[in-house]
Amino acid sequence: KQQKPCLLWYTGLSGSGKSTIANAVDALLFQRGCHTYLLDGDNVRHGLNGDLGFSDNDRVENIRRISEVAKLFTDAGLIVSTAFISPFAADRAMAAEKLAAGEFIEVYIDTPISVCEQRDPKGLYKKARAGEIKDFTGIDSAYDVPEAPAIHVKTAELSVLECAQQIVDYLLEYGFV
Ligand code: GGZ
Repeated sequence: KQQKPCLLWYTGLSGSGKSTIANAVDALLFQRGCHTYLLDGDNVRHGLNGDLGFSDNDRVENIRRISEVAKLFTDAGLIVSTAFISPFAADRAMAAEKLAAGEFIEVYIDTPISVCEQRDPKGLYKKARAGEIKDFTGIDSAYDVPEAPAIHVKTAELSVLECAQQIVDYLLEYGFV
């Protein structure tokens, strides 16, 4: 199966749907016979980055290591996805610079914080509002909204499958799959 390697760099708030949509995209790509790999909190924050927390410095280092690993997987020919908040525009830009031109695809999972907070699947917003978690993105830690994402996904208006299809359509349009 012909595919061009690339890195789908998902960014968005906690609870915005990054991992859910990235998993749905990978399922669609698998159906097409593509080789993919998804890096997310489950397989990175507990292992490779188990020493890092959520201070600004730790987030910068989190994203730096993730971008290096993502580059390795991309070099191996995979369609790679990273699903992390990646709140700082400067770090996303640094990740983009590590990839060959055109390989880095910024995917903004745009979900209003009010919606994320309503979903609150892990009760983290509630804890952050109560002051039990400090430095929580969108509450007392910054999130730089992407200025020109390659793909802008508005989750409040679409189903998970529609969001995933929007991303696959982009990959088709640009000849990655
Ligand atoms: C933001 C936090 C925090 C703080 C724990 N701020 O919804 P989740 O649970 O599953 O996703 C969030 C995840 C964020 O980790 P990332 O590696 O994506 O962040 S970053 O890119 O900024 O380095 C949330 C949980 O970890 N979590 N504390 N203070 N999210």
